[in-house]
This record gives sequence, structure tokens and C-alpha cells, in this order.
Amino acid sequence: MNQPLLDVPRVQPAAFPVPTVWSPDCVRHEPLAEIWLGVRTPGTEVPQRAAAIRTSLLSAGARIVEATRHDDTILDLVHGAALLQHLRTVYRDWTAAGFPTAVGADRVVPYLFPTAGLLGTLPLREPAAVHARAGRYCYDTMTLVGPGTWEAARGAVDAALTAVDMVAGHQTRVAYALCRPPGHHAGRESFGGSCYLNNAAVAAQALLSAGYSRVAVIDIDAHHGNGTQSVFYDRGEVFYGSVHVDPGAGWFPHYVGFADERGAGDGSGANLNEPLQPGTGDGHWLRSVERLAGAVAGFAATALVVSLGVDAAADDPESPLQVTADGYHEAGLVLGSLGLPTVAVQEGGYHLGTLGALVVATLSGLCG
Ligand code: SP5
Ligand code: ZN
Repeated sequence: MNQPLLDVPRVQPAAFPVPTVWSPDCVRHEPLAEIWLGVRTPGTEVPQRAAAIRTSLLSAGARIVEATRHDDTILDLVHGAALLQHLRTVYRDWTAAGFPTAVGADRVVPYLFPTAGLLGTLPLREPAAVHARAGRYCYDTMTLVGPGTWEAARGAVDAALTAVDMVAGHQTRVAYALCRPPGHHAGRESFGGSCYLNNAAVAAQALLSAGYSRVAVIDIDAHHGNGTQSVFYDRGEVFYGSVHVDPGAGWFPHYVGFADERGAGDGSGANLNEPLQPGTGDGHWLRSVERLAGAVAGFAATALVVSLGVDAAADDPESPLQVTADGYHEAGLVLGSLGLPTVAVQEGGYHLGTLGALVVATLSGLCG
């Protein structure tokens, strides 16, 4: 009776119905910084993000499954061999060239970009210098490469592929891949926006390869997923829909994510963007999510990938949207009511104090 608190029986949380897949390699990526307007600022896409999400899911009673290693078959269908080779080797080559010691550059950062304006009609040559190669695939100065970046990005891909295995194997209708680094800004042969390999595109491709003939990717990250859009833009079997802060109002990715981008060729009509004004909260944001869900139904998708970024939340430092945890839960319910086999993939979300609860709120809606 001296320590009555110890006698209180431990209440086991109700089992959380969405399994979480994760790879311990995902915390090996430590970008340390972002070069923002030429200034070295602290990184926002930090390893603690994954730990915070994991902690919230564990307290909610989620089962955590370790990702299994997958070969490159699906990855090679999404990304070009040259980008993969670059990401695998650039930090080693950068270090061998002496940049960490000679100039104090402990991470790979580009200084020159081979834009169309630089090249005109001339061919894009492979540069001899690794510091030139740094800008060959990376399109911004915010997405640094360090010693564990490749292993983490590859581990995130394994997590997405393992989540697809669980859904395609009918072990669960909804699975969640706790991917880090995020992926939706990475294109077939390009990367940026804190993304290296496109986990959601890999999940969509894996679902196609598993026999789901029409796959939808719905992206509720605060930013437009320009990488995912570009991977599937001219393909008719994958629908991409996104709700995000309007790039036309001055927000990343600035050049892509407008409402008139509807797909091309075989993919005409299979792309839908819902750009929203800064300051938008639950009401209008959820109307956009509902329009996206309606489009998924109209597309007759047989499987769904959710690019689950929680940076549209009001507390988030990286976006001006004002969505609440209830809003995220509602979005989960709207997408969950489609009843499709679903793989949710973690994208952005940077407020360490709330992002775990936002993920839990969304997933608990998704599974109905
Ligand atoms: C996956 C994802 O959410 N990527 C977000 C990429 C947007 N980054 C734009 C950065 C804009 C400036 N932020 C200032 C941060 C200073 N450290
Ligand atoms: Zn984002």
C-alpha cells in the first residue's frame, strides 16, 4: 500500500488495426542542414521525426513490422539506373575528392545545375568533377547527401515494398510504411525537396506488378508531389491526385502542381491537382480530399496508395495550411470509405510534438 500506483493494472491499449512497417536504416540519413537562400539552416527532415511517429503508433497499440529486403526489380521500373548509381556513390566520391576536409563540406550540396538555359540544344555531358555531378540529378540546395542517405532511402523503399506485400497477400486491407526520408518530390531521374527515392511511386508500381490493374495515388502532404506526378504523368493505369498549398501563391515546388496539369498521352485525365490558398483549414481542405476520392472512384481504381504527409497541419513550420488532427482523421475516413486495398506511405510533417498523433489520427480513419 506504500506504492499504490504500482498496483494499478497496466491497461493494454486496444490493438491498432493498421500494421506499421519500418526499417531501422531509415534513421541513418542525417542531412544536418538545408542550404536555404544560400544560408546553412538546421535541417527540418530530421531522424527524430521517425522516432516520434513510431512512439505514437506504439502507444496507440500498433504492431510494428520490420521491413524485409527486396531486390531492385520494382525500383528499376520507377527510377533510372543513372540516378540510382549517383545516389549510391556520390557521398563516397565526394569524400574521396576531399571536400569534407579541404573545404569543410561534410555533405554533398550542388553549386551548379545543368538547366535547359545553360545547355540550349547541346547534349548533356557527364561532368568529370563530383561537385558538378552533385547538380546533375538534384534540383535544389535543400536535399543534402551524407554517409547514411542511400541506406536510409533504400530502407524506406523496402518498407513501402513490404507494406505492399502485406496488402497484396491479403494479410490486411491497410498497411502503413513509416518511410524516411520521404519520397514524393523525387522523379524518375531527379531528386529534391528532402526526397531521394519515390517510396509512393514504388508502392504504386509494386501494386501494379502484383496484379492490381488500376492504382490511384492520393497525396495529402502540404506540398505538391511533383516527383510522383511526373513518374506517372503519361501513364493511364496510375491516377495521381494531390491537395496542397498553391504553388502559384509562392510555395514549393513553385513550378509544378497547378490545376491545369491533367496528364498527357495515355495518362490524359489521370492527374488531378487541388491547389489551395495559404491559410486554408479543414473545411475547404476536406472538400478537396472528397473531390480526389470521387476521382479515384471514377477512375475505377483497384488499389490505393496514400502519400501521407502531415505538414498541412496548423502547427507545422513548413506550410501555411491550417488543418487539424480532426481534419486528418476525416480525410482518413473519406479515403478509407473507398474500401480499397491501401498502402499509406509517410511523406512530410515536421512538427515533432504533433506529427505522431496526426499520423495515428489519419490511419485510424483510413481503416474505418
Ligand atoms: C516531403 C516534403 O514535405 N518536402 C518539403 C519540401 C519543401 N521544402 C521547402 C523549403 C522551404 C523553406 N523552408 C525553410 C526551412 C529552413 N530550414
Ligand atoms: Zn511536404
